Order: sequence, then structure tokens, then C-alpha cells
Amino acid sequence: MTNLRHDWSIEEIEEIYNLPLPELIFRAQTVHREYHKPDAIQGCQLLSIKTGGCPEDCGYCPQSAHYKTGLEREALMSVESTLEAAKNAKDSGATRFCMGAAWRDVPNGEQFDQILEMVKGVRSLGLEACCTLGMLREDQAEKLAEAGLTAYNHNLDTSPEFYGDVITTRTYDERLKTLANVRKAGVTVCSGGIIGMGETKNDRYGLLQQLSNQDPHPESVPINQLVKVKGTPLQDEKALDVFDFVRMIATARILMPSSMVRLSAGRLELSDEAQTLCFIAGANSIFMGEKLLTTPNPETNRDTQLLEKLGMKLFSAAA
Ligand code: SAM
Ligand code: DTB
Ligand code: SF4
Repeated sequence: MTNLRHDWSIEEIEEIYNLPLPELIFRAQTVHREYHKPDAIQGCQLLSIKTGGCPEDCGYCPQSAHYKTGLEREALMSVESTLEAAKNAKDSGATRFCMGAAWRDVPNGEQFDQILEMVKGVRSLGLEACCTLGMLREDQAEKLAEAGLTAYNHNLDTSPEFYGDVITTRTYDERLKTLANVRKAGVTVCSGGIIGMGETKNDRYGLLQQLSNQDPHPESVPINQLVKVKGTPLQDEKALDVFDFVRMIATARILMPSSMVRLSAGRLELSDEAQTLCFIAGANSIFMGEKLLTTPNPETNRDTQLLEKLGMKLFSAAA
């Protein structure tokens, strides 16, 4: 087995990212096969349980109250309708259900109790349960762990150097602190980032270094392509070269061999061939369903047809 390393230098990451593509993909496939089945993809389903009106100013996000994106602020969803969505997700083949809230941090009291009920309910359906609710304190992470939460998503999004260009209402260190709280509580970590926000290649290496030098590695690493949403400061960013997406995925796979690498936002823009390249480069999960949190995603039919054509399949049971 390739050893897991936590001391990758920027130079090493740069060298891997810029390998000739066939060599990069060969290396990514080689480590992928040591740790994962080459023909199986995990289906995850997202649900926005609390949409819009977020006090943070993340330049990419349609849910920030700082920008006019046409999204209405909504109240926290009920436990009942959340669990109904989770059942539907299970029926369409997902094994992980991820609940997202447009919060800066998690409020205590009734709303938090409601979240704990949702987590318990999702787990009792036999699904992995993931939450992404903003900053989390240690005691909150412990309560979520007790409720059975499988994973907490909290993206580092980009390099520490570029972070302040995209978000001014919080710091990179605050992000790292939440990740540490999650880890300490024994909940698995889901953390990744976005490319296509006008970052340099160095920023991509910096993000990958931050993720891969955590010990243990985040068990789950979502790689998102920016979804350009009208009204956000990043609405006019130029299109990302698809090979950069593939390189990012392959490099993440090589640096973090045992982690799930998730081909996340931005799939609607990708051809079947481009998605296939991402799978070959080591991505082994997708978000299913017609919506991510608030933006569109390919229809389930298109995904199942593609997997069938490729002779690949969805994981049949939750881990
Ligand atoms: N409010 C919480 C937080 O920021 O951690 C959780 C929800 S937030 C919407 C979850 C993640 O979605 C962000 O960290 C970001 O990586 C991703 N995201 C948001 N808007 C996006 C966009 N337009 N394109 C790609 N990814 C996006
Ligand atoms: C992640 O890295 N991407 C997902 C999930 N984790 C929470 C969210 C993507 C959101 C895309 C924009 C939207 O639909 O609002
Ligand atoms: Fe709020 Fe999360 Fe969107 Fe940032 S990414 S504005 S914290 S919902």
C-alpha cells in the first residue's frame, strides 16, 4: 500500500499537478486501485435545510445576504420533510445524505435540537449523515457525534493567501478550528474547495497542501467547480479549463489515497467525457438529484445512464 503522507511540500504538489496528463492519470489510477474499487461511485444527496440570508460574504455564494441573487430567505425545514427527502434520496440510490444550512455558525436551542433529530432520523434510514452548518464549537460537535453524525462538511475552499480575496467575514484559522473540533469529537471530516474563482495555480497547490497535510486526512474531499451565480461578485469569472478540474482531482487522489474524492458542484457544465476523465482521475463520488443546495445539477437519469454506459455502478450500501 502507498503510505499516507502528511508532509507534502508545495514543490512536490506542483510537480504532480503539472505532470504530463497520461502520467498524472496513471499515477492517480494506481493509488486509486490500492484503496478503492475502480468501478464504484458513491451517490450523495444534498438538501438545503435552511436557505438564504446568510450573514457571511463568501464571494461565490448565492445564499449570502450581501448579494442580490434572487434567493428568498427561508426558515429551517421541519424534521419530517427533511426525512422524507432522505427517504427519496435512498430510493434513488444515494448512501449519504448531506444537510446544508446558510448559517455563519450553529445556533443553540430549538433549532440545534431539530438538527439532532434530523441526524438521528437519517441514520436510522441506514444512510450516512453529513451536515454543513458553518462554524461549530466543540460541545456542539460532541452532541452531533452522539446523535450519530457520520461527517461534517466544512470547506477550506482555497489557499490561505487567496482566502481574504473571496471572504472577509471570517478567517482561515476559524475554518481550521472548526475542523479540529469536528475531528476531536470523532466525527469524520469532509473538506475540500472550489476552483475557477480566479485563483492562481499556486492557490490550488496551497489548498491541496492544507488538506493533505492534515493528520488524518479528511475522509472526504469535495472538489467543486465554481457555479457562477448572477448577483455574486464572481458571476463573471472566466470559464475553467476542464483539464484543470481533472488535474485537481487527480492530484487530490494522489496526495490523499484513502479519502473519498467527490466530483461536486459544476457537473452540469461537464460533458459525459469530461466526467469520465474525472472518474478515471480518481473521483469516486457524485452528488445526485436535480439540485445541489440551491443551483441545478444533472438529472438522476442522465447519471445512471452514464454509469451504465461506463460499466460503473453506485455503491450499494452505506459504509
Ligand atoms: N454555510 C456553511 C459553510 O459555508 O460552511 C455551509 C453551506 S456552504 C453553501 C457549503 C459549501 O458550498 C461552501 O463551502 C462552498 O465550498 C460551496 N459552494 C457554495 N457556493 C458555491 C458555488 N457557487 N459554486 C461552487 N461551490 C459553492
Ligand atoms: C461541497 O463541497 N459542495 C456542496 C456540498 N459540499 C455542501 C455544495 C455545493 C453548493 C453549490 C451551490 C449551491 O447549490 O447553492
Ligand atoms: Fe453562508 Fe456558507 Fe454561503 Fe458562505 S458559503 S455565504 S457561510 S451559506
